[in-house]
Amino acid sequence: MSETKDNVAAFIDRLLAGEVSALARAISLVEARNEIGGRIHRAIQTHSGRAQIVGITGPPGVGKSTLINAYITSLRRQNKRVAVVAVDPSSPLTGGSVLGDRTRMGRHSDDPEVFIRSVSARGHLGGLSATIHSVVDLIDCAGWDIIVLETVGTGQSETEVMEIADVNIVIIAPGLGDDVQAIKAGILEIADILVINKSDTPMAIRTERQLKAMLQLRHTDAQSVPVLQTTATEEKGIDDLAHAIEEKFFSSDDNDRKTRLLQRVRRQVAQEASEKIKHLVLSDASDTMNDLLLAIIEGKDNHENLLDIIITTYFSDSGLIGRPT
Ligand SMILES: Nc1nc2c(ncn2[C@@H]2O[C@H](COP(=O)(O)OP(=O)(O)OP(=O)(O)O)[C@@H](O)[C@H]2O)c(=O)[nH]1
Ligand SMILES: [Mg+2]
Repeated sequence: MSETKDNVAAFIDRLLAGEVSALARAISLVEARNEIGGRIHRAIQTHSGRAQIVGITGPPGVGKSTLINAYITSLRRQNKRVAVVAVDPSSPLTGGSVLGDRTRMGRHSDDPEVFIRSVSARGHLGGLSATIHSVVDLIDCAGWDIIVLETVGTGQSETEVMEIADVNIVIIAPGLGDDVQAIKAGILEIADILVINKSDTPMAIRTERQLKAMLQLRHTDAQSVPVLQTTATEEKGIDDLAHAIEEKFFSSDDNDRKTRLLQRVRRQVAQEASEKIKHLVLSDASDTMNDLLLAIIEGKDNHENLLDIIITTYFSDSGLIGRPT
């Protein structure tokens, strides 16, 4: 795309009209942190906030892609336009599981109302979640109803990606022990719905019982997190899951477009703020910073105080936002 204002404006029009090739190109620009990509993203932001974002996470091989494939089928029956963004943890050089995902979701590859895209988990200036936030906004403004985010949920950046979703589903397979260890601590807390996939294999019932017991320990209101069983390969339990997801949307205040958008932008800004502070701290080699860090090592100060000093030093002059009390 040439950089003239008219060209960019025409491109944005095509994007907002839902043209898939424009969407794919816009995502590539945003992924590459291209300056035009940033401009496009800023221009379309007022048009996003309509799509419902569903996070699906679980350890490798638990059946996420197979289940999403079946979920797409269920949503297409309701005539919903569905997009899937798979965060691919593997190396960008090998291409990783992208090919496998294409095959598993291949049934929908000819459907123009289904958009599937993999984003590598590696190499994102400004953080993976910042990229995914932008990608989600682009797909949203191009008119998709449901955006599914697939992650393996093993790294910190993927936990942050989960925070983008309005509703989070954590999938595990029967034989709880290993899976729960594979899931990063804290992920179960993020779950709005728990799914035991491969319920055609032994131990599914036992795993359900164990999970429910765990939930009871963690939540005051365990009833609020449904535990469902699915057999993704046979499309069993998928309609129930789709229904449970819809219930979550209806029962939450976030159902309102503006509230949801507000939440999403708040999370986006919070993540960008943490990235920014991280960058400032890592790149600050001044004597002042070194002295502050030394004070921690020597036990004269603590992290929390240092953080207060950092925030005051770096940000207090702007006077934009009231200081936390
Ligand atoms: N028996 C059984 N096998 C399943 C079920 N769902 C998925 N599988 C199989 O499990 C394997 C992994 O499925 P995927 O859908 O690729 O799992 P995934 O979680 O997306 O894997 P990654 O993307 O590599 O993390 C495949 O061989 C599927 O056919 C199920 O309900 N029952
Ligand atoms: Mg997969």
